[in-house]
Amino acid sequence: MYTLYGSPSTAGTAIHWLLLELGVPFDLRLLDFDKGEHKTSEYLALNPDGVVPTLIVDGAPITQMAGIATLLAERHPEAGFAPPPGSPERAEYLSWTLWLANSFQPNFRAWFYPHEPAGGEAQDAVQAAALARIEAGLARLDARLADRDYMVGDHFTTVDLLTTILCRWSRNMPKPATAWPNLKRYLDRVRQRPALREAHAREGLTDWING
Ligand SMILES: N[C@@H](CCC(=O)N[C@@H](CS)C(=O)NCC(=O)O)C(=O)O
Repeated sequence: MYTLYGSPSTAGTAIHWLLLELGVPFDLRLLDFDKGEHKTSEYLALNPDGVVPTLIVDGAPITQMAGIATLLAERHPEAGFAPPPGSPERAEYLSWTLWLANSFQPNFRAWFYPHEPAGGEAQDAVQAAALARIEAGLARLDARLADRDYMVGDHFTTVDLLTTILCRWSRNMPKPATAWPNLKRYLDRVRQRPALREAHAREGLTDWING
């Protein structure tokens, strides 16, 4: 039994979706950001950054969306969500996972929390720079998907899960992921996955899922 600490419409949604994809039992604790439930001393003991997601695995807290997704894929290999070590797709799988987590995702953090890198000043400049990097990243994903249905190999992996969630975060930006034709085609297909739709429903999310 896993315990997931998340919050609606966040990085926690990715892990919520993945647990539903895997069909494993889990306890979901949705934290209320407005009440500061992610900054209590109890929660900071689990996740010192005070962010979601945190997944309790065998009694120990595991943090970082991409790390948790990769771990779950490896703990449940029957789902086929990660190419196994030594397989031809493994290198691309690791490379894309790390690119999404290290190079792409931080731009969203800068867009949504511009005071972190900018302090009291220059928040508009930080957001403008973040937006340019997000759009460059979306263009790269769009090019990757020009002649393929999945980011890695020929079936759904946690790279698709991370790609989809990060694309979702662009939905209210000037040029959202769905404005790119290959990404639109890809997202329209992924958004039909029952587990993603179920995660949306359970978190009370109604936008974006239907296009
Ligand atoms: N690098 C972390 C980032 C997680 C993150 O930024 N989560 C956001 C929601 S998407 C959060 O918890 N924000 C609340 C806050 O920073 O106060 C991860 O991938 O897990």
